[in-house]
Amino acid sequence: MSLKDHFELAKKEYEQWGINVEEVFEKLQLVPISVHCWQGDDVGGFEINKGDLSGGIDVTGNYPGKARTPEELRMDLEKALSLIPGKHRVNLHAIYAETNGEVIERDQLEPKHFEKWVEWAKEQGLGLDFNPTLFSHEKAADGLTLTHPDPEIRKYWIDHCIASRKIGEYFGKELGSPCLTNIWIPDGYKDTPSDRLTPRRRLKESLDEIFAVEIDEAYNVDAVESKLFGIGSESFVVGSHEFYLSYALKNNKLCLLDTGHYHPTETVSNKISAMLLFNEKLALHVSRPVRWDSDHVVTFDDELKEIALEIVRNDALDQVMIGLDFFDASINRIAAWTIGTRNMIKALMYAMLMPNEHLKALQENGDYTKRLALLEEFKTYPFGAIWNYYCEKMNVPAKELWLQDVNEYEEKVLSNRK
Ligand code: RNT
Ligand code: ZN
Repeated sequence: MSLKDHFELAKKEYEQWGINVEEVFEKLQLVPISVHCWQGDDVGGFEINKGDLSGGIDVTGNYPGKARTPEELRMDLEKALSLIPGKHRVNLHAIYAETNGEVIERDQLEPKHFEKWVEWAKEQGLGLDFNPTLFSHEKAADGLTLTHPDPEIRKYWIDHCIASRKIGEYFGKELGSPCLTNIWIPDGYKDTPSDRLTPRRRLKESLDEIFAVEIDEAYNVDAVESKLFGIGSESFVVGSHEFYLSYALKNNKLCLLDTGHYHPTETVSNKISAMLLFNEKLALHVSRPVRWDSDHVVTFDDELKEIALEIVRNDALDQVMIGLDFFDASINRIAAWTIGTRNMIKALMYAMLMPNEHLKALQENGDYTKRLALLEEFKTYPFGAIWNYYCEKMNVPAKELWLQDVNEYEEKVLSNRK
């Protein structure tokens, strides 16, 4: 039996519940996932005076073949994207600037340093998103940036963020799709602070200065990302969830939730509906924390499905900007991208194939027995057959066949990178 035959049988089962599978395909194709470039080179970037990775995040593993140049990184991204169904976006960091061998300070970065990325994005039909890089730098060596007590250091990072928003604006203009520019800072303290308010006040003031520069939201949309702790900021992080949730709400910015940045039993899936009632939009960094904010490759687990369900059943695909954030150097990096991104898309499809309206009605009517029964039964509906055929239709390898492409690429390309 062909994939299509399996699909036809599976489709009938979903149709019995009034689910239009063809419509799901149409809808799913249009959902862009922002694929983070930094999985391809272990958050290294291409600065001439490149420093070690800092900011309390870490990449472990030494799998051979990481991208060493922008050309290699783009080529690797192309390979991964060719194995992922749909048209997506690529998320860049300021350290991926191309400065022609010149040292350019981050506060001096300009759109021209990203021309090649834009040219490439145009060729590939991709949107671009952006992030200022407030780590891996001598001015961030003590773990403080926008909240630094030294006004000169603060100014440097404020100017970097302003420069980054202008780069975002350039992406949006050139590519005809607004760029999401996300600010994440590592600032915090290893040990118990004696004053939490002063650094938070400074962060608020720094952000106010950054956003005082008006940029048309048709080109650039700003987001702020919170965190709970990092390596070296175990006791206190200035930009906490409550801080940014309040800041975003009051200043009309997007609050970005990274799934690894909460307490171990706290879930992002449970926050989405609450935030949608008060925010027009929100953004995600879908990641996978294993015991801590470890940034493992996203798997098709319960929380991923629950996040997708919250987006789909609340009809919020246009309101939730989905981005990925993981970095694993212990496995083939193209495979990491492919697995994580396909899983995100798979979860959205899984959510779209649920009888969501019916399940909502059951809850409203107090029929919790049937709600539980159906939620459980749908877990073993022939979802795989629908997914496989979707891949085939979208001209990407179905099932585990993509692995062959990755293996070939590893042999031909990655293994030559010494
Ligand atoms: C760090 C944040 C941040 C980074 C990237 C590289 O904890 O999640 O988003 O992972 O900017
Ligand atoms: Zn993140």
